[in-house]
Amino acid sequence: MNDAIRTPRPLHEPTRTDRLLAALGGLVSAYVSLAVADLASFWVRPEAGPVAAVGGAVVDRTPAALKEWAIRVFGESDKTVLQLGILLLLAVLALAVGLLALRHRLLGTAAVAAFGVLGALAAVTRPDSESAMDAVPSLVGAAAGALLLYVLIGRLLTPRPGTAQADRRGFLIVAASTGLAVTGAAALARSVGTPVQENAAASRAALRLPPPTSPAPAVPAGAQLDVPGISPFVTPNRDFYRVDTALVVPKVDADRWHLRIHGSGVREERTVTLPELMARPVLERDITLNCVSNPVGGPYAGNARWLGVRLADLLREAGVRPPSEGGPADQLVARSVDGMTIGTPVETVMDGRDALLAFGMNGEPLPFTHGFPVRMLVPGLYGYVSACKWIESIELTTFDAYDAYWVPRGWAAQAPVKTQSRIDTPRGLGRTAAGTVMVAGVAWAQHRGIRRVEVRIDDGPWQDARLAAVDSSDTWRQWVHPWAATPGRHTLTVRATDGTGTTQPERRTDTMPDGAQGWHSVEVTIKGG
Ligand SMILES: Nc1nc2c(c(=O)[nH]1)N[C@H]1C(S)=C(S)[C@@H](COP(=O)(O)O)O[C@H]1N2
Ligand SMILES: [Mo]
Repeated sequence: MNDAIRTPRPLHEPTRTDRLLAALGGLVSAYVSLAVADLASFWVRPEAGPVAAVGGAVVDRTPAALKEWAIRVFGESDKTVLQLGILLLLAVLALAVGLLALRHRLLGTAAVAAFGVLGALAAVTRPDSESAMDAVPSLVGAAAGALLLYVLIGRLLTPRPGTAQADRRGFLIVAASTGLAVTGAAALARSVGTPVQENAAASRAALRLPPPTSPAPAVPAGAQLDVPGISPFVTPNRDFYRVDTALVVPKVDADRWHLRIHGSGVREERTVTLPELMARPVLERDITLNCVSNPVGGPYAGNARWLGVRLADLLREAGVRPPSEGGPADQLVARSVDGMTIGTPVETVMDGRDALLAFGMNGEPLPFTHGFPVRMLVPGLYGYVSACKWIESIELTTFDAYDAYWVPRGWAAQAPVKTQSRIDTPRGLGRTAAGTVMVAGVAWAQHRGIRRVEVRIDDGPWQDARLAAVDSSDTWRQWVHPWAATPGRHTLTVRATDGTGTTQPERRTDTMPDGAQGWHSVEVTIKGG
């Protein structure tokens, strides 16, 4: 029956314990809201869950400087930190809503519903949202939470039969049983997996990569130096850096995937499926990819053996010509299933380099985190202007007409990679024994290649490092410099010269707006003496 009508107000002023329980009730209701929303999002779309939706909305609205700071401080955990932050804020709000509900039962309940509406709004306004169904998880979750809060507060407003004390026992029983039931259901659903994710995982497991029609030559033996602590020439997939805005990794069903090519200069709009793509001449290429957010000496670079098709050929068949041949479009905008947009110069894609639509990475289908089933790659350009993961369409347009995702956020519209060199070993601030120390690392200037790497000890002269064999001008190059280390504290500095003869400038610049520059150096202490 309706407790609110039977007992319009508490028979007594709420005690401290009642207030504590009310706050707890707010917390449990918020938890149940989120768990139920999570469950519902399994069937709708994992990306439509309230935390992912609100988190995505926050990511898109975060000022570039703050995002840079977050990447610098939290590295690849930045997404986890954001989600924990949202949960923490929700927890505080939930405690307050619980207390509010004790004063005004309906108002508190309405507050829970209002959060649900906010979550629903965030979900349907995400760039990847295609249907109003995305509102469902937040709304269903909020309804469950609101109902629970209403019932729980009811217990606190109802005296235990024969006493003037709130029905705390009833409160605890309802709170605990609901919390447990929902937790169990969510765990069960997770162990089963969502229908969408199941299909995607099955399609990836069933995918057979075609043999390359143009295989990459074997990596020359001398490309991998035998120095402990150096970055391996080929980065294993599990160690490959990951940078993207996706709070929920998109799980695309390869059997339903297709790529749409359209826009200015396209003779006839085209749609290609994965089997069609894999039936084309297949290229295997070693390409180093790096992120514009990589600071000098930073970790956001990796090198892999990719399998894919030549993007330029596909574009030509569709009628596209580069600007140098009078084509009307100078920008290619790749769009991903999660609404990311990445703008690449058409001229660069069609200038003869191995710009790929890739489906294989180091001998396996792309991992989900790296863009399964298909991503773009353009040797020589930073990832944010070339390497669209989970790609679903390509539009030919102009830089004047369209700003891709990162451009209004302060990053340059065009960004060829800058030459970088990194000391992998010895590690900065490390303590090393005296004697011969192998100073070693990698240097990259994709598509220009690395011609020279020099090392400087303290303020001494620049000395040529020994370079590993060249694999391709699109890959990084290892280098090593044996150093007769003397006891004490030393500063080691590296600089590289690219294939055009240009040496890295000394002056450090920020990653914003088009990539960091400057020499990498590390401080080491040599023991003894
Ligand atoms: N869909 C999508 N593609 C994306 C991104 C993204 O956020 N979403 N990030 C880009 C950036 S900034 C980089 S550096 C590369 C990183 O690719 P990786 O995660 O496979 O290393 O992907 C690019 N492609
Ligand atoms: Mo990036």
